[in-house]
Amino acid sequence: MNEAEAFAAVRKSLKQRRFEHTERVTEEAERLAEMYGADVGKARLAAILHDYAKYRSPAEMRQTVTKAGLNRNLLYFGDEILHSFVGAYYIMEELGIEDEDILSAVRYHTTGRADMKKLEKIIFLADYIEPGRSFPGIEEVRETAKASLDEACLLSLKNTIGFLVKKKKPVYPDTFEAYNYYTMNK
Ligand code: DGI
Ligand code: FE
Ligand code: FE
Repeated sequence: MNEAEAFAAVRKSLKQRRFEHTERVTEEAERLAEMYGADVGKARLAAILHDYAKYRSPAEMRQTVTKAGLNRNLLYFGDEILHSFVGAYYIMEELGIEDEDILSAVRYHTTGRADMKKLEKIIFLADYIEPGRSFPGIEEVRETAKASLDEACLLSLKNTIGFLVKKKKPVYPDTFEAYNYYTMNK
């Protein structure tokens, strides 16, 4: 699947606002890939596809977790985390993506995980710092991303966990494990 085909697929499945977010994530992922010596083509393709499943219904995504044999724990942490895990499955099944680097970058783009591969970190961060985002503390993450992918991932994990805790939302174990990994391996 080339970029034009990937863009066509997400244009159909995303709302305009989310499509524009996707375009910005793609630019940001390209920038980070160039800066940190990752495969720019893979970074762009993973970014284009990262939110492919964003508008599938929670009911359908829950069924997919069971059908595809994904971790059943996914069902208990709120619907927001489903689109990344089932998204990786859908781009494989529906779009024929087989590249494991791209699949895992999509799979972990919301939660992160311990010891991420370079492309996973790039998509995780690009999604967080694309220029359309405005969370508290984001400027610090943007600045840090110029110096260290690991440090920037750590800051973004810290912010996300803080946000979830404040709202008394459950934190998926991968997110905690990612935070622990990057704070213990500095
Ligand atoms: O899909 P996007 O909006 O571009 O961004 P995303 O895939 O990072 O999703 C962000 C949402 O996911 C936001 O509402 C916070 C939520 N989230 C991130 N990590 C966790 C989480 N929700 C839970 N319950 N647990 C997590 O670990
Ligand atoms: Fe997402
Ligand atoms: Fe996104």
